[in-house]
Amino acid sequence: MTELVRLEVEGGVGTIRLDRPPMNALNAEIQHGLIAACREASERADVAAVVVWGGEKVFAAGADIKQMEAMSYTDMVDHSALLQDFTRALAGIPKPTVAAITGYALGGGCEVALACDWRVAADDATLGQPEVTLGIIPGAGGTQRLARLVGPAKAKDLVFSGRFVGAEEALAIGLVDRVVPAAEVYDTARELVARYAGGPSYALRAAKEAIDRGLEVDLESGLEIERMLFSGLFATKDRATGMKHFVEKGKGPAPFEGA
Ligand code: DAK
Repeated sequence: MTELVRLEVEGGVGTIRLDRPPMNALNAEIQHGLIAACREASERADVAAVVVWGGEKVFAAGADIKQMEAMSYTDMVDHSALLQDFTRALAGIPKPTVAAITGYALGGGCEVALACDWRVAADDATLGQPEVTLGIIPGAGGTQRLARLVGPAKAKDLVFSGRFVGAEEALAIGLVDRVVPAAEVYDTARELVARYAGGPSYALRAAKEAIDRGLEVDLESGLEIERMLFSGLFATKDRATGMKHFVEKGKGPAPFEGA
């Protein structure tokens, strides 16, 4: 893993820390680092949930424009899959994830946040998809995940205009889920997902997969995805533990083992 992205694990929560001052601009090295960190967070049994954090000043001001400026069409054809892969890897973590947003979350930075399950923003945070101002469009899921999250009209407003959105507006349109003072962003985000440590990890994984995959398909197909994932949980120890605990002792929490 690169020094620009670290996975720090404490108390069952993995923090993926982006660390490329001053703006955490997402160059190729940080994109590779993010993919590696997501893979490690996905695989490690001691990581129950993930916070993505860019530090106290900034989340990420987007793809590295200085690096992109020099790229040709064929460079981008070769490279564009990687650009999408870092948000795909994040969205694919089979555990609860949250972006802790301070300062700017713009372009690819906003797309990183969109690939998490939730977003906690500082009251002075700024979000947006300003790619059109550079003559391009969002390329790491922004046109897709943003529209799914806030609806097509609001997504078109943000993507067509490239305008910046403050935390309050972001909350009002559903782009972020919580707004807190900047100093409390990381702890609030951590608290939001720390509750899943010691939880029924395979049930959580199935729930995330059912919701995310179900949103991509028609209702009947989604219900079938749900049915299969539901049935599969009867092969887990936690399913037996959870039901036995309820029958013998009443409402949980049951002593889940993540198995
Ligand atoms: N890339 C490179 N450098 C950046 C940067 C960026 N995105 N953002 C800021 N910087 C650099 C500035 O150039 C400046 O560097 P020096 O001049 O000190 O060397 C330093 O960070 C501080 O920035 P400012 O001096 O501009 O600071 P301000 O406080 O005045 O303004 C700002 C902060 C964040 C509002 C401003 O820097 C800004 O507007 N930044 C650019 C934001 C932006 O347009 N982001 C979107 C980038 S495009 C794809 C997938 C994804 C993408 C593309 C393709 N495919 C799958 C094909 C993603 C594209 C993008 O994200």
